[in-house]
Amino acid sequence: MCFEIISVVGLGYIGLPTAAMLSFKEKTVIGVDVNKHAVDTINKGCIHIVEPGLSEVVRQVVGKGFLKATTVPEPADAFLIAVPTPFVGEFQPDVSYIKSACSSIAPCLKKGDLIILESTSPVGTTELMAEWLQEARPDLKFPFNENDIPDVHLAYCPERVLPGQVLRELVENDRVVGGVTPECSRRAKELYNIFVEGECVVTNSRTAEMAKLTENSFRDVNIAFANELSIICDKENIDVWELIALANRHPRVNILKPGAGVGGHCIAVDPWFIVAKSPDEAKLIKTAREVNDSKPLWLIEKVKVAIADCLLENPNKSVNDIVIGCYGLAFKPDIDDLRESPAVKIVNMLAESFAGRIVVCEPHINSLPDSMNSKLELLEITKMQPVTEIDVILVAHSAFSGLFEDSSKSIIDACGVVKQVSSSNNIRKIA
Ligand code: SAJ
Repeated sequence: MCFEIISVVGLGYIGLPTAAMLSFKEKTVIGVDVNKHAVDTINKGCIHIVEPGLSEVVRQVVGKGFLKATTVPEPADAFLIAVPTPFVGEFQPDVSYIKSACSSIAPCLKKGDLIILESTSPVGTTELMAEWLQEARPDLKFPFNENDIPDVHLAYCPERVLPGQVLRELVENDRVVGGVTPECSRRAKELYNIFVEGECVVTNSRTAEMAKLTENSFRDVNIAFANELSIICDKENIDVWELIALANRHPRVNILKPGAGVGGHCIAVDPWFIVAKSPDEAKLIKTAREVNDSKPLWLIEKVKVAIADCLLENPNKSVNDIVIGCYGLAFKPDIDDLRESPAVKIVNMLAESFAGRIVVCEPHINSLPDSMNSKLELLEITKMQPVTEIDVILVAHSAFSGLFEDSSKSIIDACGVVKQVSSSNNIRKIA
């Protein structure tokens, strides 16, 4: 059976591009979101998030009538759920948005429908969904194990697209398709085949849930290794970038890049979903999270040392005379997304503890968010160097490349922008 009407519940960074790709293939797509502003924006053919190429696709598909958004779910042949799964309290996963999505679509369900969960979720969430849905719709049969023959099919199929290249990766990446029964997998695969050119590899729902958490934990652990190396190298007076480049010449070594910490809403969150369920077993995964989360604090200490050195070298100066320049606020290079950014955390903490002036350069934004400390000043890239005493490079934006090569200032380079290497890794005095 082909899917004539597809509903995408949650129109955020994953749901909206997915809805756009399905409707680009001329499927009728009903996007559902509790955010009325998002719904109104999409219905005007515009977008409320930033993703290259997306606004053009949404303009087209809304214009042609293939995509419409609403706050209240409507009947469809397939429901794709892409709502947030944050953590609460002591890193416990919060699946309440998934539960709400199930409650909201339950009245619309009919025999033959397919439901796919895409949200990153703790292992067992798809089985929980079956319970919630069964309770809400006792007249329909939902699948609980692989031998069931349900009225409504259910699968877990995680997204794995990289922000900034979502449209391309949605089409090209392989997908993990975890149906509760083999028939659920077959139907889910049929849906993804509408727009996915990568391979759709079938497994069960629990393995698919764990696969998503594993992918992001793998990256987190590997970034933690790089961050730990950067701290060790700083102590040992070794340039970590040279070291990694040398080690990576080994045919079986591929070390990632150290940085200001791990940001975004996936890699810094998802490993906790494993730790929460297996606290005694997930030792390495937990330690990696702690290493990455502590990197901003370590960098702040480095800035404090640079301030103290600056005062020692210039006895006539007071702290108030020192101007710190912070380069980059986004959670990773060459994007404008500031959410869960270690750079934002560092700059805000510096603003709280340092009495002098702090100027900030983030070439991808026009103003600082209200949530940032009000003493911070956003400057254009060309206005930074003439006023700063200490430069702190937090994000390796392409725009910063070559900017510091002739500098004789104290530079704390968290992300390897400065290529000339002097004695120390993270505080580089380029004379
Ligand atoms: N980072 C480093 N060093 C590196 C690589 C990244 O410090 O060598 C930092 C970045 O600066 C950033 C953070 O890690 O602060 C995360 O960036 P990222 O590019 O690794 O990942 P995200 O969060 O943009 O997207 C990840 C991707 N997962 C993997 O690569 C395993 C993406 O494929 C997932 O779909 C996405 O999470 C998600 O939605 O889960």
